[in-house]
Amino acid sequence: AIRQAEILQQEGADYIDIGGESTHPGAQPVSLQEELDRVLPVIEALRARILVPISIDTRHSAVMRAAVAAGATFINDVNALRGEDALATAAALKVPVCLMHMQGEPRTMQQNPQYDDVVQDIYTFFSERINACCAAGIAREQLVIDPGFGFGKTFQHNVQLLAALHQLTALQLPILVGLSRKTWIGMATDKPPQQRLAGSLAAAILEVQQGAQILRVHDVG
Ligand code: 8Y4
Repeated sequence: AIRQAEILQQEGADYIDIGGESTHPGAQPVSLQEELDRVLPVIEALRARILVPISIDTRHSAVMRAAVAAGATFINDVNALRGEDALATAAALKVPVCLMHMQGEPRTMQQNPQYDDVVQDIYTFFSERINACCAAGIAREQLVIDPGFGFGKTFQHNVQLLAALHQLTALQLPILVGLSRKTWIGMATDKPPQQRLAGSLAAAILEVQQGAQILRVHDVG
């Protein structure tokens, strides 16, 4: 993990996202202690070795606290601070937070995702989460939003979202997107993960043209 972070920094990454819990649909759950044991040594080692800021990818308030104490300066929460104590923790830590949209929970989210209108539903979700954050004492200036490609979305939902991302700019917050090598890019291009760079780039260009400002990617260079 440390070597990979050094490579990403050299390639020009502006942030390195460190996570200890897989959100893949079939993934084995890990305990809080296991998640901490996976991320803390990496963050501690990186703080001394790299200059790029570190983002902590977690849904758990205890991991947010420990990671920020160890040197992380950004929270990436695929659960948009809906976890126990997460709002209060982010407010107390005063670091920027990425609120990602996910329908359902990782284990079952791909079973039967349903929306009236995927983009409108995500817009409404963010309106509600932004209000909850502000009510909890998190400054609006601290927030980034992310529609969560692949999280509780069918291939069609992902494509609809890809084409209409610009609608989320009305929320007037920076938009982050994670598209890199995802399953639905593989479905569109009929390619295995290692051969999805072209599809990932094509999708990223569409999103940047529609107002996305931050890209979460594997192929930083
Ligand atoms: C290969 C390996 C291909 C892993 C795909 C993947 C996002 C995210 C993830 C995202 C934000 C992933 C933690 C899924 N995706 N956080 N996290 N936005 N904010 N799968 O889209 O990268 S994990």
